[in-house]
Amino acid sequence: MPALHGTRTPMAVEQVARIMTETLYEEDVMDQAVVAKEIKRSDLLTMYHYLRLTRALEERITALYRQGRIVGGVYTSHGMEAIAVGYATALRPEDVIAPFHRDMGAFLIRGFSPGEIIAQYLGKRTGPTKGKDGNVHMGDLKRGMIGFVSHLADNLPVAAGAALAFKIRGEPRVAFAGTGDGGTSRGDFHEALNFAAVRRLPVVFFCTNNQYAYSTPLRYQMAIADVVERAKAYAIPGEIVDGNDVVAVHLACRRAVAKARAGEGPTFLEFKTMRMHGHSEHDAAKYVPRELLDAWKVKDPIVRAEQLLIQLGYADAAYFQEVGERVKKDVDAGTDFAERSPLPEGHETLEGVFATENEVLP
Ligand SMILES: Cc1ncc(C[n+]2csc(CCOP(=O)(O)OP(=O)(O)O)c2C)c(N)n1
Repeated sequence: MPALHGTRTPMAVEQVARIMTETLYEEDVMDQAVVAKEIKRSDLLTMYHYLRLTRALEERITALYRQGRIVGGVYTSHGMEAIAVGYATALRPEDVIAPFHRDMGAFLIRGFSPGEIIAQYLGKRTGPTKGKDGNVHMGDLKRGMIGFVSHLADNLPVAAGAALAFKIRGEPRVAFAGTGDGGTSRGDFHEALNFAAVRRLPVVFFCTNNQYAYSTPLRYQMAIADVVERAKAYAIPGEIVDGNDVVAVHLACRRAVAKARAGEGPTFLEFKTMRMHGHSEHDAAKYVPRELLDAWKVKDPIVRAEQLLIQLGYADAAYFQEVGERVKKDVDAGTDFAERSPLPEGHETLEGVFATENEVLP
């Protein structure tokens, strides 16, 4: 009997091997000496903390979703946490981020507390949108986070606009924006890259290439093997980066940001990773071959960060456990705060909807 649409069919070993070669790249094991020289121990431990906090927070949000407590959908960065953590730690506070929907770590690094974020998901007044929107559709210009809206790739031209403002004002600031592999098929993506390249703007674009755009695999998204090829059309230098390695992400971002700040124009970074959950928590993702998920599971960014920290002699199992307990406490406290927070009143619906002069990018 033919397989029903949406059911998982077993894959032949050769088929998995082909997908892995197509979607992965030569494993680039980071030289420990290079890491130790380039990144301070305290910075590596900070990155590890945020990897764990992101995972714990999103797991809590997923649990709340399953209890029917969340307003709207839940799109997580599970297994992709290294990207937002790696890039947000490579920026200065005055730089701006126009995030995409799997960048929870960037919000945390920019000072959004777990309580505020859970309140956003519960539609409470204490969330960044004060209960007007749900999930990751949030931002705060004072913290350099441009509000994320649903429309894919719309954040890229906005980041290019911010970078143009920095250039005109003569400010040494950088804008950072990305989208998924699917998002790079949108016209806005191409317009943003072209404009930024022509004007040599201080902006870094990235793509979280997690192999799927909802149920569309990369091979049905584009006829090229690597998303980075798209940047070449605009004469933007690009780099393919192991998106599950927080150190590789961080160092690639540091290089790109330094170039942008020095007036050398935009860079495009393709972070190769895998979407380990469904598109959203309502999606069982039966269209993703189990073998592909299994192959990526061993590349989990938290496990890899732990291996590196052990190899460098910076941390041990007891430390990892301690961090786990600390982030759980933060997430528990955040959940309590969000649950105790009030829902907005009806009359608040129209407040803060339109931008005022107080809400322009500082
Ligand atoms: C312009 C636009 N089209 C469609 C959607 C609905 N949508 C939201 S996320 C998504 C998949 C995005 O895939 P990708 O860019 O690869 O990112 P991923 O979710 O895989 O991380 C779609 C189709 C949208 N938000 N905006």
